[in-house]
Amino acid sequence: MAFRAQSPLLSALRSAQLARASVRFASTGAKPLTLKERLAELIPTEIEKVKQIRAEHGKKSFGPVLVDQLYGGMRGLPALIWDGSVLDAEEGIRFRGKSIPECQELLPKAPGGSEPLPEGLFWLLLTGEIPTQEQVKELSREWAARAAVPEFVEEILDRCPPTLHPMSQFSLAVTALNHDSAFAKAYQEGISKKDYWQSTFEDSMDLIAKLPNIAGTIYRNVFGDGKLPPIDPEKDYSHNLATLLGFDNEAFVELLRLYITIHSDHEGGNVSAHTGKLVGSALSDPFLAFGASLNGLAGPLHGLANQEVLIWLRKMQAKIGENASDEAVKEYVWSTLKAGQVVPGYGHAVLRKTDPRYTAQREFALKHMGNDPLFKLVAQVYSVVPDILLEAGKAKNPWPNVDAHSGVLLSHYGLTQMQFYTVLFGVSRAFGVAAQLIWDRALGAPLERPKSYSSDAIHKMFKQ
Ligand code: FAM
Repeated sequence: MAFRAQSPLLSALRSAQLARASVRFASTGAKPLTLKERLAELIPTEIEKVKQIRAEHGKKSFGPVLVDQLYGGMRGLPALIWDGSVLDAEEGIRFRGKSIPECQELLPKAPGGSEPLPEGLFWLLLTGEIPTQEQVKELSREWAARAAVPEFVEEILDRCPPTLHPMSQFSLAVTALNHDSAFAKAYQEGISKKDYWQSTFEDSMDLIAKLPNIAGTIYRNVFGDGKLPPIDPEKDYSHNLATLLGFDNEAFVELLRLYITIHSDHEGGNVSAHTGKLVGSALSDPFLAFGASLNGLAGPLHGLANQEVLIWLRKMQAKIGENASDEAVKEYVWSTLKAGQVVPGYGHAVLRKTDPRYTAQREFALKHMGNDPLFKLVAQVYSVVPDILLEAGKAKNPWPNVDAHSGVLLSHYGLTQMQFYTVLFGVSRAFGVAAQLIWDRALGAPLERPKSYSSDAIHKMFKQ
């Protein structure tokens, strides 16, 4: 066979494959590698790969930029690198190349459980690899050990009026965690750029670990008696989150495992992910960066839509009653559109098909709550809304997104306080934002600074 010289990019990709394959050997010893140890192995190869990509393809073009894209929220504009997940308009999200059903099949599960553990998903987002059961167990323990929240952050939350939206409280608490940031401290002490990722990793692990206590405190302060049970270091992340919220139903814990997994990441251009990356690019630590993500997630066109869906469904039920006819539902949907409002939970900036995150939740509902009246209403809405949006002729995507379904599942198990729903979306989104922040620091991603133009400048530029 003739010898063919490999391009530098191919050999870098090959070394990346070899580095990934080495996990098996590295893990066969007495103690499996921790996530940080595994990352330390992967980073040098990835740095090399990016160098090669830039050397070989750095001057290649993605095509023209249209003036419409500047005015149109930058839809479709290729502008970011995001490694954890990629969103296809037709097929939906893939986490490191794996679809939601593949993640459900391949990622480690709790004993007796059938939904993936978010611990495994975080490992996958960071390394591209499926961890062992033991590695996932260790991650659960590590997060439990890091879960305590500083007293002054608890006090901040205790002082919030219960009328302050849970997302504003969430953002306040996450931002305040910056007080103990390992990255901010190391930066002040003058660490070298090549070591940025290590303290970013520590902060990211702390961030994810502390979110259940923060979410639990907000939930119990606003809707309960304010008292929080302790975390159990032998239980997984979702189990502890459920306990902190006051739920002990195993099906609810399974729901949280699925919920966190599917809400974790949706490539880089959505408001929460992009905000986290943008703020992180100024070398703001993960707490400051993710606090900013949460403020974006709190908008009704983004994560707040899950609250809006349930409010909308309840209003519909109040108006047309339970077990209403398709005709009555259609009329209600048209009245929403005619009032100049959006149908929450429908449409998407990228997707052009039913969101597979919607489908995964629908399958969960069919398995666990097929007779729930609100689930039946969600299914009925799904059967009428797309045709109406098509007929109305504005929305580019008439199909449901993730938010059309999540609230109904939570409310089935008794988590009926809709204002809290986006907090759970936020807990999940930390996984994707943190994974990218770590890689951005490891790969030396620069400050983001795109070019802006005034309308006058554009007018002059294209004047005949
Ligand atoms: N109901 C009514 N009108 C809609 C619509 C909906 N569900 N979705 C889009 N449109 C309208 C949109 O408001 C726009 O109208 P104007 O021309 O008057 O401005 C027109 O259709 C074209 O919009 P598009 O290009 O199809 O959508 P965008 O990419 O601009 O916006 C969404 C995408 C998600 C903001 C939009 O579909 C929407 O507002 N949906 C309802 C809110 C929602 O469910 N958000 C959650 C999205 C979710 F995936 C997430 O981030 N968690």
